[in-house]
Amino acid sequence: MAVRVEKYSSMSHHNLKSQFTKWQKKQSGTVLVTVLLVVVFVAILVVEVNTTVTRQANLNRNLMHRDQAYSYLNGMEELAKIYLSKAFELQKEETVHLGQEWAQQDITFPIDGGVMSAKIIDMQSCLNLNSLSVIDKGTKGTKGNPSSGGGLSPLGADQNQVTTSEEILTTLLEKIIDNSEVQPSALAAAARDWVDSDLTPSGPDGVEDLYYQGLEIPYLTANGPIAHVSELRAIKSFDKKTYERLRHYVCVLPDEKNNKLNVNTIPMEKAELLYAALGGKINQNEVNKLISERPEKGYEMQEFWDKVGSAKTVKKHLKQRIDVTSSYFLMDSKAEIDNTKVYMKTLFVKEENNNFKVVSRYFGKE
Ligand SMILES: [Ca+2]
Repeated sequence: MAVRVEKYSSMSHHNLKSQFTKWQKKQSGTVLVTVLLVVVFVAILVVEVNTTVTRQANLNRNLMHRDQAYSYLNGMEELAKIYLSKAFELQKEETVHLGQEWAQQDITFPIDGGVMSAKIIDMQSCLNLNSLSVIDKGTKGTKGNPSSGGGLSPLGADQNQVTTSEEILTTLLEKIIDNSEVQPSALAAAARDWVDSDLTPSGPDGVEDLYYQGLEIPYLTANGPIAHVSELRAIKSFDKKTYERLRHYVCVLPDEKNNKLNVNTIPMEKAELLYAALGGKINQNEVNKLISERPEKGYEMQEFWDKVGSAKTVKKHLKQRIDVTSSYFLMDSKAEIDNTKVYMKTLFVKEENNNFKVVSRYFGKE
């Protein structure tokens, strides 16, 4: 009995042992999987931490470069002020022309880890959109608004009188936009209504709040000065194509009364603007000649009109818009450090004592 028991117990012991070994093997398998999982988790964690640290370091570096670039551009602004003052001080001239020192293209400076460049543009070589609202005496004519019987609007302002800038913009659009579905005069009227302070549509093509409020996403007109040329895109019928074609000919100045165009700084690429400013009566080739044959030191006013020719009658209200001098200048600058690029546009106004004051500052490429 004892032997049997012993045999049984020895067999049972053998079984237990083999079961234990199997269990042990299973256990070590689980441990291995666990260890591998931990290793994988740790590896992921390390990669994640590494990515975060790298990203943070890049971010910090970019922020540092951006701040550095801003500082450089602010310095450039100061330099431009001196540069502009000196340019006019030395010339001792009233005329502003492209032969002067300020008009150099792309002034470049090497900076720590990068490069900085700037160019100065005369802001009276473009049509000030904010002047669209100004009604001058003796403008082209009326539009005939059926709603107000062609007379004065209820607000008292003559909404049916085409403003001089509106007239120039219309002629310009006629010249530069091909096969537009919208009449250039309607585009100009919509733009004028956007900036003028009243809510009475100017003529049958005028567009005020009522139209914009009826849109799927309603909004209101600015009814005041435009801050950036891109605001044109919010105005009725100014689609991307029209905007892209027009934007280089126009600009925005804080003073709507500053509406003169300098014949000495309008570049050949914008010759159509001079054509429009002269009322569209002078052949484009002749207008181009006025630009290409510009004297080295620019035209004097009388000299310009002599060149235009006495037979070519330009209406008085348009003539008043033509000038040979300027007060607004824009510094278009860029600082590039490593991969960080900062763009800045600074608008300067020329003051009486030949000092230049910063009027506005804008960060952005366009
Ligand atoms: Ca308005």
